[in-house]
Amino acid sequence: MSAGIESIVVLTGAGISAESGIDTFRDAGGLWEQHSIYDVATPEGFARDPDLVLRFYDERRAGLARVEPNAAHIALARLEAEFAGELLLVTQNVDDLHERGGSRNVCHMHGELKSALCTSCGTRSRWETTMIDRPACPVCRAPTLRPDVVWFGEMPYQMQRIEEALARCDLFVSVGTSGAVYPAAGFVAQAKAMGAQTLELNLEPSEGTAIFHEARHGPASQLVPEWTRALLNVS
Ligand code: BV8
Repeated sequence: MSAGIESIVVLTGAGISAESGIDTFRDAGGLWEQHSIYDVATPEGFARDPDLVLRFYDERRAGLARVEPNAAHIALARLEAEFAGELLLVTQNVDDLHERGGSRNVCHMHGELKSALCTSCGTRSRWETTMIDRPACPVCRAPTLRPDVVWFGEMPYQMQRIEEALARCDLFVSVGTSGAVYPAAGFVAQAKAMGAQTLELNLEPSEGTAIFHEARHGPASQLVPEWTRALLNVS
């Protein structure tokens, strides 16, 4: 799987952060069991009940202080540091565990808990605290900040950069995602159509598992370090 690999795209989902203690979305007891997607992760839900949505994200942002990156995040940071070719790490996650695990170039296609978007002036600001209290935008001072995350029906970020990397890569690896949400769930088919090898590392078969050339099932904290060690030792 490793010989001649010069360009890699890695896509991560909530499953890579599960062993750090962050709830996934669709596993038993996950985030979407506690809330309806439509109430907390759509623009319509935000318009209908902004306090519910701001509290949902305030709680998740505060929760970051109680968790640590795990061996999978750390292994991907080592891959970034030591792999001689191109690597694009795309995450669907809005947590900061890839960065805290040492990754320096993370593409947050669904935004970040620690970023605020002002709906008046469009400024994005790093944000560590709460929004329920309607704090002022650091630039225009309007009390109109929202979580800088991509809700259902909104366009994911950096799609052109991602599409270009998928067209170029020799290897596409998906870690800890159910393959339930598009356009991320379509990346494996796009990479494969352009000739990439495709590998799924997930606790259980995802919705798209049959598309992958190879699928390994187990916890990310074991599968990801095993994969990166093999890739780095060989290439
Ligand atoms: C858009 C951010 C277009 C906020 C999220 C085509 C077909 C069908 C539907 C659509 C389509 N195109 C668009 C849609 C609509 C929609 C969609 O896909 N709906 C689904 C429900 C069918 N998509 C969108 O709306 C997207 N926007 O396409 O815009 C557009 C075009 C023009 C103009 C405007 C717009 C935007 C989608 C982004 C939504 N935001 N999150 C937040 O985080 O609160 S989605 C949310 O769910 C996550 O961010 C994540 O991306 C997504 C998927 O979750 P996963 O990460 O996969 O987590 P999940 O719990 O599902 O699975 C965890 C996995 O880990 C499991 O497989 C489990 O087995 C595994 N696991 C567990 N423990 C471990 C483990 N693996 C390893 N180790 C472990 N220890």
